[in-house]
Formats: sequence, structure tokens, C-alpha cells
Amino acid sequence: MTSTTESPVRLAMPDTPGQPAPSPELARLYRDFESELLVPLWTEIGDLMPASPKPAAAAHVWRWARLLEIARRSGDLVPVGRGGERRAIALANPGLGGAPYATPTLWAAIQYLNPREDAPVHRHTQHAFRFVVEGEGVWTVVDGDAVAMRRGDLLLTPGWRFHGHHNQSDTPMAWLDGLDIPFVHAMGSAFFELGPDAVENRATPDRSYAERLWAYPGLRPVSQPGPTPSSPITAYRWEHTDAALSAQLELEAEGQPGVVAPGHAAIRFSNPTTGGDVLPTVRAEMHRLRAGAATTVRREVGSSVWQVFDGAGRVSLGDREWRVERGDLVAVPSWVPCSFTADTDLDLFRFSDTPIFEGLHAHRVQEGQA
Ligand code: GTQ
Ligand code: FE2
Repeated sequence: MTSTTESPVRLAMPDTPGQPAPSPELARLYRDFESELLVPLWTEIGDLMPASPKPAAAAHVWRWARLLEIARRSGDLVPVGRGGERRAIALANPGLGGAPYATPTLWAAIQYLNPREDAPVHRHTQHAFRFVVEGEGVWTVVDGDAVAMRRGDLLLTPGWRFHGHHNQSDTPMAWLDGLDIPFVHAMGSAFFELGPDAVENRATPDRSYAERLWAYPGLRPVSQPGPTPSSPITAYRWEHTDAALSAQLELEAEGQPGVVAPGHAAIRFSNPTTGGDVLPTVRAEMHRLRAGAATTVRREVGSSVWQVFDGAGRVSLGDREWRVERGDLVAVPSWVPCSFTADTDLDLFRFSDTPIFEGLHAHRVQEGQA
């Protein structure tokens, strides 16, 4: 039998209405709950079953200038190689007890590679993407396919693909990594395998094999049957994203429909084999606000992370507001009302865990003032 001192269960007797007055028998009952590893619902109900989500995660903003400076110092002091695998520095949400989680499901990190450096090859069940807010010169090699990384590009590394990165330039490069690491960790579904220590394909093509096969709008290679759970497109290039957003705002100026709200254009990166999200657990979008425009206040089930790609503005999360500028990262917990206001033209990258909740029929959205 487990002794009381070893049990991780710690119960306080609630003094809420309907609870019995303290007595020796009641105290003994509570000690037995603890020692037998039992927790009665009446001590937990408020926490476990709130009227609406009460996430532990907090709204928070990380400054890109500060992240970059710290990443540079890591680049001087900390090598990249086997064991640590990546010089990636994760955002730790202040509500999540110091865990390297931007939100309960999402990992967001700044990764940094010095000139001529390699990050070794590995694969894992966690799904990943890279988003580039500045710089170029690194190729990420996904199952042997070398994918150039440049400002504004979204690069995918779906789960269980071997991948390494190599910096083939004379300048360091930093970028944003997004993964479903916290979700996979919580669910106990993590598998990991090492590949070669050096990236074998050292080619530096402008466009990857997968882009040449897949990245023409609405045109699918007939040789590739069936839907795939992750997008086969390795790189969504900024020139296309930028053109799509500009076109929406031009249509709006002509009085034609297409924008999500006045002065607010948005696109979702999609899997061309399904029309759904790029990764099974991650949604990715780009938003463009005209100077002076604001997004509708919105709250939804599930969490997201935004990165300012260009421009400056303000983000309002619940009853707090932050000024944000290029590169800054914003964690938005579940069900917290969120809106952005553009002080200049403002481009925003967003990723979220929405596919998880949609897949489970647990997604809810509320638009407008809460
Ligand atoms: O680049 O492969 O930020 O495996 C975390 C885990 C990056 C990567 C991260 C990873 C990677
Ligand atoms: Fe990885």
C-alpha cells in the first residue's frame, strides 16, 4: 500500500457550500483518498470543468531584437552537433512552469546557424515548419531534397522525414521553428531517430525537387495519387504569398469581395492533396493589414503564435495591449480575445493548433467583442 508521505496526491478540504463540517472521520477519509491515489471530483470541479476555457498559459510577447541578440551570443558560445542537435532556443510561456512551450501544444524557437555550419540529420514524429523573418543562406534538406530558406518563406518538415540544415553562406542565419513538441510530449507519441552526422546533399538549388513537382497553383502531378496527411510542398515562397495578399487588397479597393475584414487580407497555407492544413496538427496563415486597419476581435479554442513579419502595430489580448514590431512573437492562449491594429502596413505570420481541435470536433470561435 502507498504511504501518505509518498503519495503525490495532496487534497485540501473544500469549505464550499454543501461540504460537511470538519471531523476526525472526514480527515481520515481525505488521508485515505491521498494514500490510495484517489481524487474526488468535488475538490477539483472548478478547475477541471470551468464554464469556458481557463488556460494555464498566459498571453505574452517576446521581442525579436532581444531573441536575436541572445541567439548570436549562443552562436559564439554553444556548438551545434550531435546530442543537442539544434541551436534552437524555445519560447517558454510564463504560465507553463518553465517548460519550453510557447503554448500547451506549440513549440516556437529561434534557431541560429553560423556560416558554414551544419545541423545534423535526424527525424522525429513531431511535425515542424520554419518561417524566415530575415536573412538567407541556409538550405534545409528534407529526405535528401535541399530547400532554400529566404525571407518570407514557409518551409515544411512533416513528421518522420529525415532533415538537417546547412549554412552555405558567409553570414549567420536565424529563423523561427514551429513544432507540435508539447502536444506530442503530452500524448506520449514521440519517436526519434538519428540520421547521418553530416548533411549528405550539399547542393544549393534555388528550388527544391518538391517545389518543381508540386508548387504550381491548382496543378497536381498525375504521377502522385492519393491524399497525403501533410502537404508535399516543401516551400511556400514569399513571392506567391505576397502576391496573393496584395491581390486581395486590390480587389477590395475595386469594391470586390475577398478580404476577411476591411483592410485585412489573409491567406492560409494549404495541403494541395486535401485542401486542408499543411500539417496534421498545425495551421499556418499570413495576414496583411493596411495602416490604420484592425482585425475583428476574435477568440477561439486552441492556441496560436503570431510573428510580425513587417511593419508595426499593437496587439490586444484580453485586457492587455502590447506594441509590436518586426520579428516580435506573440503567444495567444485558448479563448483569449485577440486583435491586431496596424500603425503602419502590417504583415503577420500566424500558426495555431486548430487542426487538432477541428479534427476532434472541439473547435469553437467567437467573433466580435466578448
Ligand atoms: O530543426 O530539426 O526548434 O528537431 C526543435 C526540434 C528545431 C529541427 C527545433 C527540432 C528542430
Ligand atoms: Fe528536427
